[in-house]
Amino acid sequence: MEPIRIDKVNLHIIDVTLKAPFTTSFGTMKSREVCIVEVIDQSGLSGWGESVTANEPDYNEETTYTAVHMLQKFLIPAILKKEISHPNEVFDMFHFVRRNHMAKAAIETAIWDVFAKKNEKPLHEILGGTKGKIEVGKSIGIQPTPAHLVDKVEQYIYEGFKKIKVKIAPGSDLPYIRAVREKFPDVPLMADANSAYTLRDIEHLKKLDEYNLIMIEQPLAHDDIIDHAKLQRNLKTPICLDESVYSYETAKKAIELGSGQVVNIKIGRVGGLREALRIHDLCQENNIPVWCGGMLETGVGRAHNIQITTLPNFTIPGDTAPSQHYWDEDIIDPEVTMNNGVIDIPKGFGIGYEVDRNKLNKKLVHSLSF
Ligand code: OSB
Ligand code: MG
Repeated sequence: MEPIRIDKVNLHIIDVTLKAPFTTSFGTMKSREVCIVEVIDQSGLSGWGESVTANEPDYNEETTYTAVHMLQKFLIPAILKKEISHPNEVFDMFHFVRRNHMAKAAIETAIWDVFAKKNEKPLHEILGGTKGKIEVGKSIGIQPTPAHLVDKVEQYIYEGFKKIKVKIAPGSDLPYIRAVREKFPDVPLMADANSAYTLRDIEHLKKLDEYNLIMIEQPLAHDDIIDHAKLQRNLKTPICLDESVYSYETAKKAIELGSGQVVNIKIGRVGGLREALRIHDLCQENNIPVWCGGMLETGVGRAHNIQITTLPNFTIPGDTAPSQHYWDEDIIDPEVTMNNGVIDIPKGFGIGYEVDRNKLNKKLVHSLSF
């Protein structure tokens, strides 16, 4: 395959407003400032990546402006004008920077895109994807009342979503899950706590076992794998790890400890596609199913999520809902659409969707070029 050299990088910092606020146990998000990374190779082709950070450091320690800082000060200089024979190399080129995984992934994913385009292949082919279609689930933020939640779930089941994920927190958990289960006894249902509980809540969390959830995501601390193992020994419901699996090494240790039975893979959280692929393979070898989480991405991040979900161990529907569920207008063309809970994988080169520069520029806050 043809090597690439990144001759130019543009950071497009945009401000996008969600159609509806999204509430989790750590806060409510109404809009996101997003850093869209454009890398331009030796032949003038553009590759695109998204920093999946938010404005607040509440999911993990990063924000969009910490990512911009890390990109301009360290990450862009580390790859600019260097020959890259395969995007697998980029993660190691960033080895001298600790963590800052979302900043790393923003540019690493852009390099995968331009590499695939240069080699005239869809990104999923380069990644080793095997599926032509993927199934999609819907992640629902905390609602004012259980009745509001039941209405939403009804709507999303009607639209065809293959999995329903409900955000929970202390005070907004059992009555919500119970209400959904009573009305929809068979829907594939899960809960995501975003680190809102501790081991002191073990008896309370055990009550969730009644509701036949396919999993409970990240009930305990964002950086914990030990307490999760203790909790899993006391729960029938499988635990899925999100926040605390931020690398291949943490995935390996979590599997060894029995901290969970499912892994949510987010490309940004783990530092890019290469690390995400390694975690995918590790989980597959250990019979741990994975699914692709979301960070309320614009079309650019969403396109990468769709591409990686074509890998064989992504056996559970992901949080990659269509563009229209998040934005009045996305920045890609075509927007991501879904047919009865299924997204057809685009056949175009790279991420398979074009960035619409007019739409991008309408949302632009500022841009930087290197
Ligand atoms: O924990 O999966 C999460 C959104 C923001 C931060 C964390 C999470 C989420 C979601 C939304 O669940 C998934 C999506 O629709 O993008
Ligand atoms: Mg989560």
